Amino acid sequence: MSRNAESTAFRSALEVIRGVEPRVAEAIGAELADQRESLKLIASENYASPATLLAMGNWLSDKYAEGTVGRRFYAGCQNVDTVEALAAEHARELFGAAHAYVQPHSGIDANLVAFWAILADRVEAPALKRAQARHVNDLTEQDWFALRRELGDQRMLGMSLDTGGHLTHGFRPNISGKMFDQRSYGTDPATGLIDYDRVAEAAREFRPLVLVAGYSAYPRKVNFRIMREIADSVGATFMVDMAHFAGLVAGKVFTGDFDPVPHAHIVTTTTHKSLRGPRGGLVLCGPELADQVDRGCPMVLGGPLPHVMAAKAVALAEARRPDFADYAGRIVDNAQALAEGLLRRGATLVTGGTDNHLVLIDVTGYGLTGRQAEQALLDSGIVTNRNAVPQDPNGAWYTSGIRIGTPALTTRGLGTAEMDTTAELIHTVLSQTGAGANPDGTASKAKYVLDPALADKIGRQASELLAGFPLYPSVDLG
Ligand code: DSN
Repeated sequence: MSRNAESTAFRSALEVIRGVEPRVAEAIGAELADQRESLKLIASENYASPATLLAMGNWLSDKYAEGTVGRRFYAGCQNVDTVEALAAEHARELFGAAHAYVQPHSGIDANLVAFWAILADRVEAPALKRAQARHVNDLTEQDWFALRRELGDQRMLGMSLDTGGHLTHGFRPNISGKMFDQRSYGTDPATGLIDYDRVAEAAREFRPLVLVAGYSAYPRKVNFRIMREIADSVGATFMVDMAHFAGLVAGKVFTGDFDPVPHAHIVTTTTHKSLRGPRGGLVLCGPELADQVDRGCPMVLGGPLPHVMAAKAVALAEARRPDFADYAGRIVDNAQALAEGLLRRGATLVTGGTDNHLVLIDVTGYGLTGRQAEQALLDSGIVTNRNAVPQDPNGAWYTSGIRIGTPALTTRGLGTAEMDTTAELIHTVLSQTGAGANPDGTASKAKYVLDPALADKIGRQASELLAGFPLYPSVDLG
């Protein structure tokens, strides 16, 4: 692929958009500039390839295609069939799964498809069978009431939010918490690690229909063989949400007991995190759940996004190449180098380190809340996000942690030496930031004190670090 072709493609696209709404073209160009300039350490973000991005901007977006490949509710879906079948084939081959459903628009959609498939498979529920024939928006109050009566007692056991679990694994403010009676397993307070004996005990006591594994802020591997044994011991369906670490599974960094696909009944993921694809989701399962999963539309989803399925096919094809395994390995090497650099400088890390793509810093050691630390780092050109730590004294809004991850910087080409410099920049900002006070003199959980000159200096150092690793070097917008 010539560099000129990519530049020409993006330049031309912007020129066309500029002719209609220049402010949109400007925002798109500004986003590239922002991404090029910031030290992006958000663990769930990445940079999709030019081919993946370009696969989304075209006529496939114009097509309705409810249904599945070869069985659509609209005519003329042959090209959508092609891209959906390709994306599913690449997903099956990449992950070694019997079945792949690539229509979910996001991670929550993928999880909802999985939950409804499990319920339909496991629960004798006439109202559910009736509801599955329609789109969720078409259900009446009475339908929901009947469903609630039939399904209200079904139980889900998932990882607690403060120990790294995800909102969609049964937490109250999310629809999953309304569909299921949920209980959580946490981590050992002394080590921060999952204690499988405790998970087994919780499963024996609670007897869930669904056992969920997967996380958005747990910096360690999960042993899916043991989790499956626990699920089997209580007759639960075992579901894994691998959204954060799908790239590490694809790149064969997580194998054997740590690869969820051979162990789980059903696996969900997003495609845009460590997997480095377009923003979207997918579901993998064995033949026994395949029919129910394919009913994701109309139960949960409306029309699929054919342009995004095209981009999924491109990104999954990229992930099947040998260089993706090298990339995935470097993600973990970089996370470990970052963790070691921080530990050497005196930071406190949840679990004491990492064996995946993310690191969780407990910033109470710096006398800060997560909110204060996040903003001070942002002022210094370092983009992270605040995150709860186990048993967080500052709650889910202010938090006591900063989550950092390496998928994006690894895509950019930074290596372990640059991770040590990154650790130095982060540690300097956090150790030089003070907690602020409210006007009445009481301690604030949001205000902070950071010398703007120091923030500028760190920002310049971050830019110098990035200058050696240009982002989208093949794309010159002129
Ligand atoms: N928002 C994603 C994350 O940052 O982990 C998960 O949904």
